[in-house]
Amino acid sequence: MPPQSSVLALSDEVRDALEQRRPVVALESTIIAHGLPRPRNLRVGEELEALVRAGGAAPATVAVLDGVPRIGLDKAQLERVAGDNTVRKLGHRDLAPALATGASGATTVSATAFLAARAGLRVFATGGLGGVHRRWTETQDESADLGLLARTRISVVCAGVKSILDVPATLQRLETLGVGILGYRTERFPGFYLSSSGEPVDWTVHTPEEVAGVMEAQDALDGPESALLVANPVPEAEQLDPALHDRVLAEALEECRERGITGQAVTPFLLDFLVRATGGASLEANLAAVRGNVRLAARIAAAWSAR
Ligand code: PSU
Ligand code: MN
Repeated sequence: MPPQSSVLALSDEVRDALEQRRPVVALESTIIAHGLPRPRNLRVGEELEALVRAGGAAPATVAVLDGVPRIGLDKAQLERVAGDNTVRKLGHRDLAPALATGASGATTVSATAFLAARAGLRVFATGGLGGVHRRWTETQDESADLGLLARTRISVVCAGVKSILDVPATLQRLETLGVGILGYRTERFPGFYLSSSGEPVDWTVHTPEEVAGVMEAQDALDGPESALLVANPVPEAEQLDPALHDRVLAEALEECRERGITGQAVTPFLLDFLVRATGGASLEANLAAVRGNVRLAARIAAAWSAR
């Protein structure tokens, strides 16, 4: 079993899988608590865990409850994350204060990747990463996801970065930070709600085994402990209509600016605005992307533990 930090609480399912070197997939909880409307969010949380199990891996949904960082939640704990209004949003910098004060919070990509890697997990599935926000020159708003992934050895299956962001600037930052990106069966970086952001990717792979091979090479090189992004597009048939996407996103960004929304509130506000303004179509595209990422992550975790 890989070395672990002693403050972490692992579910029995995750502990058993790690001990027996069976595949495990980490899942974040911010998407459940703050990224999806209730009560659908709880059903989605349960569905994602079921998809991981159907793929032969153990699901490890990560959250902090009463000051305890949990890797794998039971039913009651997942219900709390989905339904309790006092559950905060925790990036990795928030973990120490949350532990010390006994707080409860859902973990973003940065906090999930941090905790999962310390538990010895190597594969993580999410929807879209955080990144550089538009109007960065005014706000300097860049998600803590990027900096953390530059120094954490974990593979993150995502549908690119959220399209509410400045995608080219985010890709540039990932290059500067040295975070590797593999397009999964695509030569274009995915656009979260859209199958393509229009930006190219430098490397394309076609199978989970190829991804596991790149992970092994990362370890063999023994370089900086950076992540690997597996960029997996939402199927074209399930993407949001691109014209609708562009129109509604412009309205969302305008409203965000007019209301002076900043900091951690920006991403949940924009995602929620899009759900309402598209009559739920953005939610369906978001969920299709996450489901595809979770399925692929289970296959990558299986290929990784077979090595
Ligand atoms: N992907 C989704 N929905 C989400 C998020 C990602 O499909 O809600 C969350 C992730 O937890 C990500 C966070 O880490 O949004 C980024 O927030 P911020 O921009 O405040 O760093
Ligand atoms: Mn931010």
